[in-house]
Amino acid sequence: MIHPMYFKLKKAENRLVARKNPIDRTFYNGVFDRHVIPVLTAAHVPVEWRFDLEETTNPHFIERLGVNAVFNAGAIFHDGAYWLMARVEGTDRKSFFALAKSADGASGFRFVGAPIVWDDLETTETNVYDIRLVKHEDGWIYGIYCSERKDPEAAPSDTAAAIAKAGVLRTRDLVHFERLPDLQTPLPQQRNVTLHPTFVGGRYLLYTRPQDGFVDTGKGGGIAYGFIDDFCDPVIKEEFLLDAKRYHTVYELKNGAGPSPIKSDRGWIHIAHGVRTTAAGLRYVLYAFATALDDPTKVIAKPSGYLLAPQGAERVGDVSNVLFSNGVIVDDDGRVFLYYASSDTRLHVATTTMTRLTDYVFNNPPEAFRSLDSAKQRKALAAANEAAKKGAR
Ligand code: M1P
Repeated sequence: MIHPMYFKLKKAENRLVARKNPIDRTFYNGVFDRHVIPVLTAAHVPVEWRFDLEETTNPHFIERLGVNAVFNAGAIFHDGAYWLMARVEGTDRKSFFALAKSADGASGFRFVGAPIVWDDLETTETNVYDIRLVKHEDGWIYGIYCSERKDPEAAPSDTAAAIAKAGVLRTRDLVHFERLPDLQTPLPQQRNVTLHPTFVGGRYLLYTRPQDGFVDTGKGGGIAYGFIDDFCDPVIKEEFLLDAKRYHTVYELKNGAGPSPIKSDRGWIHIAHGVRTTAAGLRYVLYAFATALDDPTKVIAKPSGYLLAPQGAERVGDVSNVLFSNGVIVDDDGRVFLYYASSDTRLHVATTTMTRLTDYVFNNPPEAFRSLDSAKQRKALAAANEAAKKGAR
């Protein structure tokens, strides 16, 4: 017999999934529209993935496998639907990947299938998270994620030291996933790796984030790139800096690639995260830059400051003051759906068009790097506006 509580909880889950997700009219920056409700939360995880429904074995209808949070999702437009491959974190702190699907990209995301598993190739892998999905021109959909394990060199008393590497999955149908070997890179730690969607000089181009510590990037200078020939033997011999971290910017402490770059008519647009230290801890924001269409290893435009930062309720969560994105979809109509998580707790969507996003990336002023120069930028803008107002009279 199915426990009667199941029907109550399932009804609540269905109500949650059915909610409309209008644009939040209290926010305006001319680029992205934020939407009112998160697209995925812990409460979206199906009752069937959390409870034993059978009344005889679960008479008190106790949640057997709880969920702590749903955040940092990869995204892809596939078979006419908007798909998210979300990081679902159990109450046991382990994350796993699960697919959720929507017909319009902003609302109605429902988890489908089952939690994703694969043949265990890397048996020391302890935790998995932050997958980037990309449809490569070679015909495969790749999922590149952070694969974390205990540091084998750690002192016995140090139970927290970890090594992060880039794990790789590939699929053609979002149903069968093949695990490929971990990416090998010169520095021991690697997070926030993503793949360029096309071959560059006949090779696979990967954006990396070299780091010599698990949290601190140390001598890893920022977002980098490197090439591999074969995903079955993925070795990056040399990494080159693409977008450096820099003093007194929103990416002063570290930065990391977000989703794979998206193609505009003027360049490849990248949405990345930048991290700075504050007295209250780290602050993660999203920023953008573009690389050249004919050479995606060359940055050609970069507006100053951040594009989106945590606001209101987004500021609070398991790791507060964080916006993070590893998923974006551009649909056939040129609409852009940016999936971003707030404070490592829930997932939201912000929408725009390629036209607006391209205007932002190529026409907003670049970093001035010094207060006085920044004030001069603003003074020139204000003066031009005064002249424009006079001209309009
Ligand atoms: O807690 C904030 C983010 O921290 C990490 O990102 P980074 O490697 O750039 O510091 C990741 O663990 C990410 O999942 C998390 O959201």
